[in-house]
Amino acid sequence: MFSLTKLRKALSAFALCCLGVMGMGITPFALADNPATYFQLDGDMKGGTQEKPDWSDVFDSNLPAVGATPKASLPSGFSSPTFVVDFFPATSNDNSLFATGSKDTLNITPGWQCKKTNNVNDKTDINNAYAVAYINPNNHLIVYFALDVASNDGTKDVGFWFLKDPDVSCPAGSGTTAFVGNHTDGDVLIVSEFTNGGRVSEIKAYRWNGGANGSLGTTPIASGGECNGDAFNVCARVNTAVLNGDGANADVPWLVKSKTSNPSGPAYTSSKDLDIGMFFEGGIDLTAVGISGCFNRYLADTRSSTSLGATIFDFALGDFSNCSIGAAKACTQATVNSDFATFTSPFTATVTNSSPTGTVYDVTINESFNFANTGETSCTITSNTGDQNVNGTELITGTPVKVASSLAPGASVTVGISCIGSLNSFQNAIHAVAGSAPGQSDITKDAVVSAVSASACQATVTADLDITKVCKGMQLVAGTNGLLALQTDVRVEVTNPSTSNQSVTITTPVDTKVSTLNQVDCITGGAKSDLVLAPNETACFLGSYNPTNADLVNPPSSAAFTDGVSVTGEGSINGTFTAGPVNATCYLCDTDLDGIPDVTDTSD
Ligand SMILES: [Ca+2]
Ligand SMILES: [Ca+2]
Ligand SMILES: [Ca+2]
Ligand SMILES: [Ca+2]
Repeated sequence: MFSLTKLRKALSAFALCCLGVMGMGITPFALADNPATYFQLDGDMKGGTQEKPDWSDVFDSNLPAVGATPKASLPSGFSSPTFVVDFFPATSNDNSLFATGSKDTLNITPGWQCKKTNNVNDKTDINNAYAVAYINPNNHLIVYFALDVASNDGTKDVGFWFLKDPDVSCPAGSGTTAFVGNHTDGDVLIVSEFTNGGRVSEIKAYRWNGGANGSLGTTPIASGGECNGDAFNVCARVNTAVLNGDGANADVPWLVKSKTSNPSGPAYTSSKDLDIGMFFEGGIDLTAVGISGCFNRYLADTRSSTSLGATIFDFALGDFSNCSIGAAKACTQATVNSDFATFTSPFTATVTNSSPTGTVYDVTINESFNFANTGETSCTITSNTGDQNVNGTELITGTPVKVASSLAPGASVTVGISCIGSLNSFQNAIHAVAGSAPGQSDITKDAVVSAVSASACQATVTADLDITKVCKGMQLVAGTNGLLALQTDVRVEVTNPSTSNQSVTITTPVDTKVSTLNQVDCITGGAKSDLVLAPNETACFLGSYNPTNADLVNPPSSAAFTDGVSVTGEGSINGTFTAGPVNATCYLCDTDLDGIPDVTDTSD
């Protein structure tokens, strides 16, 4: 019978266990997902017909050249493919070996050193190392890692670092060269041993705790074995059959270099083949073991044993950036400023953390414009959804403005920006930068408003003038030789329409009959001289002429005199254009028979 005391003991043990897990900073209850569920950890590289992918679904061959190129389209959920070539065909050179004294337990700077050699030891020689990240349906970050080596001799020990510091590198010189970069809290080391018979005898993962002054945790965060269906959160497989590197359907999609002097069987004949125990592939569910964040570098190494302090030999180091940002820019319609010469161009810049897992930090934007090309343009931040108070901050070329201290995966920050300048509309590239860790600035993305969008965001500026002309009367005036003469009086009105969005400087209208048009105040009729019209403003002109017989139309019933007028304007934005001609007709008689001569009839 299960006593109450036993139940209490069981419950308190459960509580202690959970507290312990949380105290270690490990996400509680993140159940392990076997990496082999999502990727063919089967001891070969070929995807074949299985639903889950293999390395040949991640990389395209570069044969007959070395290396492999990430597929243009990766299998769903996969990202950050890296392929590092670490050999030279037909030579024994290697440009990246650990120098004596380097150990996985040491920090990187100081601690790790590299060197070149012209005579690499084939037993510890890595040919190629590769890795890829995967986000599984439970949103776990799983990383897959693999290498092929140059010899099938003996039992092999390998290590795989996933490093967060993007600066880790070591371009070896003629002697011993110190690495640059540092360990970061949460760096992961996977250590494994496998036999030349193709059996994985041990695989464990360790966590680097603390930064440059931290240390490699000696208690494994994961411990597994062969990927054989057991619910390991870290596991690996080695090839148990020869992988043929020749022929159209070769097992090995990329160039390798292998020693053939000690073949395991007749199938192993070419230095392009991989004998049993020369290909290693594994995976680890990092989320299940409490590791998160952005990694940037991948380093595979060969080692003297699975001991953490083992001597480390060859290494292959490449980029492995599982975090990224997106940047987008969208404009809204520009407006003409009150000077009728410059524009205000508003737009938004949005930076999104497009990493499936991993927070990015210190998000900055930088509007890159060039005064020499754009005129006197200035851009100011008008709004920000990020946690930085930057409203009113001017964006200056080359000076990034921090808009958010961090962005969780999938989160965005949108910044409103308004630029004032002479371009209709002003649009340029926005340069966004974020860090894979606080203080870093290693993730970048540019965004530009497309030409189509930019033209859709232009302010409407109409090159137009409205010109009207009315007959104001006909009168008899003293003519030549003591005779009476007929005089036609006309009024011309030129209006800059309210929709024009620019000031227009007009010339005095030109009339086909009137030799001189005099500007008057449209309301008072007093003399005026102002030919610059703001939108919705009107200029009025009066003039007269003496019609002749030649000007007479439709005599006698609808006898009338007609003249035309046109005007030229120069817009403050659009340049020179012409409006008109429009005609005015003055009738001699009362054509609508209302008793008022048409020339003075305001109802006409
Ligand atoms: Ca495989
Ligand atoms: Ca396979
Ligand atoms: Ca190397
Ligand atoms: Ca090598």
